[in-house]
Amino acid sequence: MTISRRTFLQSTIGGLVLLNLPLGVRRLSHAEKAPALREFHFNASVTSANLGTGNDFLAWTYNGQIPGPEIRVREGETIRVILRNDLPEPTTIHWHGLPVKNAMDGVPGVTQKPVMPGETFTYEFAARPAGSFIYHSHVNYQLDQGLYGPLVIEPAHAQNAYDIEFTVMLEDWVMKDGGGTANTMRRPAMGMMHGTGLRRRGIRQGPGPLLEPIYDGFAVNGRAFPSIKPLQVRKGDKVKLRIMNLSSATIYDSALAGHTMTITHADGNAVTPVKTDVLRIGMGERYDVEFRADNPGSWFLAARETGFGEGTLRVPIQYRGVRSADAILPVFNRRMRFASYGDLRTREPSNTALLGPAERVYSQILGGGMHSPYWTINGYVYPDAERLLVERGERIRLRYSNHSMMPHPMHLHGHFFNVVNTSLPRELWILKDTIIVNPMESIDIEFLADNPGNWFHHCHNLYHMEAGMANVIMYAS
Ligand SMILES: [Cu+2]
Repeated sequence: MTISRRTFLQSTIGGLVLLNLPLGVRRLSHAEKAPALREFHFNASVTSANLGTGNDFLAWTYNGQIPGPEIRVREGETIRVILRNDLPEPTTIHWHGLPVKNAMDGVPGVTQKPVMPGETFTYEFAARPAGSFIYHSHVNYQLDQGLYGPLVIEPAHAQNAYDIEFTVMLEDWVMKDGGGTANTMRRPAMGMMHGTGLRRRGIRQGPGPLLEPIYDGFAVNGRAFPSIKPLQVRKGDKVKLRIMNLSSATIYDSALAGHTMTITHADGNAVTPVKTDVLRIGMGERYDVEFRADNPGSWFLAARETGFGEGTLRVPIQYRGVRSADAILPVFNRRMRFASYGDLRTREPSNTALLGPAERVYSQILGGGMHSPYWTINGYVYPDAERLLVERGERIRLRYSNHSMMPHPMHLHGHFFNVVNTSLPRELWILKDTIIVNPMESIDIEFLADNPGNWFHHCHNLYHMEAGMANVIMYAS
């Protein structure tokens, strides 16, 4: 999954010299015409797969591959995906981060009927805005079984001058005993409710939600080290990495040996460039980072579960012309620079940020774990959850407080939100669609209710979401 901008420019518009032309000239190469329709066929099925190491296991895939095919289009084009379901279960696809029309959002029971085995469903939506996005099934535990992939929207007009880019998807897998969720345990729902503060009226009968599996395969783009192909760079290249966390239940700290990463985009949205040694990335988050290839050799981009170990997930970065040698791992230590949300500011002060303070505030207390198999928002277990009413045009604040001992990457469908940062003027607040709320931490977000419909809002730890940590934003008008 690599695109060389050099090759792209040479083959389409005649060479790098164009980069130096004034804006008006570039516009000529995009003459006014109807937006191009880009059609993709996705066949969801159960497929034998492996990560290049270890045993084969049964994965659930789009077109037989993990991850699914990369969708790469230009801003303003129309994306059409014709999904055929050859799985033994219903399925859907969610276009994570993209503010699509509600009916295209892919949440069963909220925005559409699930696509039954043997059926097809056509998704169609505008590719807007430019940025790094992802797609995945929103049914049951299918995301953890392999139904996900990258979605990249390139700017309509060339912006960032970088020489080469790579899409880097971070994935957690269970390879033992059939893979996916096959070896996880169901937690009993009965007899564990006492004293957990649950406000649910009835006690759910039958099996409880699944426990998080113990992952034994950490992969990048479907390949585990040592079978992953090195990312090849040339000395002097400006390299862009689109780092996307498609894991179901793993938050990573990632670091790059021998180089300094500069964060340029968070969840697809441009930020004022910030240098960092460690990039923390939660499930559903995407960061674009750049680095200058000015230190020839073999190096690792490595990621480890927050707080643990040496980097279970490794991608070699190899300079062309350098004799292959053992790549060098980054050494995680306390002195490393660590860019947090508070260090980021938007590079494109957005209209939504200029609209003044929130008109409606919803407190969202994140709870669960410990003595309960359920994870909750304000004590409720989805689908018996609160409905958060909003009016079109209102600015809404969600005030998260995490009262549990686990971090929760909270994701809002259909809207970008501003991350409230009281030390910055509001026009500099970053735009995101997923944010990690750490244990015992409080953090506020604000969004403009500008995309009518019923929108899912949930923790992007798949096992927390399936155990209740979700609710629905509903437009009253
Ligand atoms: Cu969670």
